Amino acid sequence: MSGKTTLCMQLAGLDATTVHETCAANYLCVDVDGTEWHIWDTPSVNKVTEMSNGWAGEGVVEEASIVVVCHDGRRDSSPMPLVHACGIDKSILALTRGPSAAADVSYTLDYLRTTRSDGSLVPRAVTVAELLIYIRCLQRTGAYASASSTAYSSVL
Ligand SMILES: Nc1nc2c(ncn2[C@@H]2O[C@H](COP(=O)(O)OP(=O)(O)O)[C@@H](O)[C@H]2O)c(=O)[nH]1
Ligand SMILES: [Mg+2]
Repeated sequence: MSGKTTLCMQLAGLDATTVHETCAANYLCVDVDGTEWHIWDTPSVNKVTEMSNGWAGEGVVEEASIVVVCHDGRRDSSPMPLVHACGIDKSILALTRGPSAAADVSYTLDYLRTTRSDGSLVPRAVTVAELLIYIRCLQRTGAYASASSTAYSSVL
């Protein structure tokens, strides 16, 4: 319930007022300035161990060039183990409850200890506009864009 489906709909420019529970990995394709974005919405995963235990998003996360890990600010669940499991270099954190999630500092130590291969911190987006900027930055750096200039994203 961290807002993954809502965020995927927003990224695809669709109406996100009514969303249903996600039971499988769902796919959306949108054209962004002439580039196809393949957006996969996955069911929830709370613990890293669940990811390799029949979870429907496993293959999607492996294939994705960018993974958006959603965090709704619940103090009892750090998003960082998921970031590690998905790949630090290709992950972006989305704080899906805006300022309330951004105010959660319970995982700060783990966050500051988690650096990407270029030494920078994992990008954290509070708004969809901010998230789009980070997605574009990751695409532009080239390392994670596929050869066909197609962006595959997965939202956890
Ligand atoms: N307040 C608030 N509610 C949200 C936000 N994103 C999603 N929701 C609500 O949280 C519920 C679960 O959202 P959903 O996108 O299905 O979460 P998912 O289970 O992670 O896919 C829905 O009732 C949404 O309307 C948000 O950014 N802020
Ligand atoms: Mg969902």
